[in-house]
Amino acid sequence: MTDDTPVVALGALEAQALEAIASAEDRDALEHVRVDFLGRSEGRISAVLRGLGQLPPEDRPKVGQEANRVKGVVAAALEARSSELAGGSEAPAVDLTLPARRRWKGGLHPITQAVNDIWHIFRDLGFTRARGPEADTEWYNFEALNTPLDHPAADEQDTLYLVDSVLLRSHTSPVQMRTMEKHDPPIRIIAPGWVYRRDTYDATHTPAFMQIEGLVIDEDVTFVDFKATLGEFARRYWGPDTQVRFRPSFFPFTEPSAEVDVKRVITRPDGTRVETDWLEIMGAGMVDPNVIENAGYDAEKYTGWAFGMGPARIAMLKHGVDDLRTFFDNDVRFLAQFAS
Ligand code: 2NM
Repeated sequence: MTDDTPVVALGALEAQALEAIASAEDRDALEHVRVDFLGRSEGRISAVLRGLGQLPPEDRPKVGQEANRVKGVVAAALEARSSELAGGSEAPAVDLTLPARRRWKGGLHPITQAVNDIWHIFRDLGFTRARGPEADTEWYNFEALNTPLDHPAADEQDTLYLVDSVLLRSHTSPVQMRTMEKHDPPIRIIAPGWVYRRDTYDATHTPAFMQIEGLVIDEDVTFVDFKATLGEFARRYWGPDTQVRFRPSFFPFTEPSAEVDVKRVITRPDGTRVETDWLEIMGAGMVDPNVIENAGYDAEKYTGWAFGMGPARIAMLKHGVDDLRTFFDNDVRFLAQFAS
């Protein structure tokens, strides 16, 4: 072989490559060197290996061996320089100043949060939690609650009947009835749960919704206890400056009955305080003596009060949501805003 054999040319390529690698100042420059010498299609060392077939057969083993040796040396030098650059004064490959990604850990649905917050306030006021069946009878859902079956609420237009006189409860009041049957006064219970009505799904109605009802029965329970306890609840939920008013209303199971409204005081970011409009939060009243008798109690001895509210409505007011359906679309991007 003579001096211009590929073996000599390979020696020169090796020297050039090592020189270029040593003077590469950053990883981009180093990558250019790699492509220039070892790149699959354009690389100069790769070209020698690819051209082996054109050489006289007797030269092929030697040139092939040498080309592979140079390729190995250059690859090792690239590797070494690359680690050198990564560990040197250049920006590290991992940017340690990036904020860590928060791990997704889920959260409670905004309606579940409202149920919990409301229940916890009443628990602190001495109430216990009660539950009962979602499918119940006309007696427990209507008649025992002083609601005759020819009352509009009992109509098939509004109530989801299953078979005969069995239906999906339209409120959680049957839970209070069943609790009163099983236990003697004093009664102080909160009954949260799903209830069902034949409603069209729209911005303010769903055919299945959460309700929370409360019931107090004891001797000497008066309208004062009723107003004071619900006022205390409102101030604990919406803040100490919350005003409460009771408007006359009608429910078959209470007499007198009331709608309860709150007016909140909101402190703006600039410190100014503004009052909201009156917001309706629940229906309530003094339990009708007929209901107390139907529970098996002596209505001359015991009196009480009760309320019913919709935690979905409470959650809408709290978060400024104007379409109930967004709570049920289960778009996690929407619900995650309320995760706490
Ligand atoms: C409401 C409004 C007013 C209520 C009454 C009873 C029971 F069982 F004691 F009779 N439970 N809940 C009641 C009273 C519910 O919801 C708007």
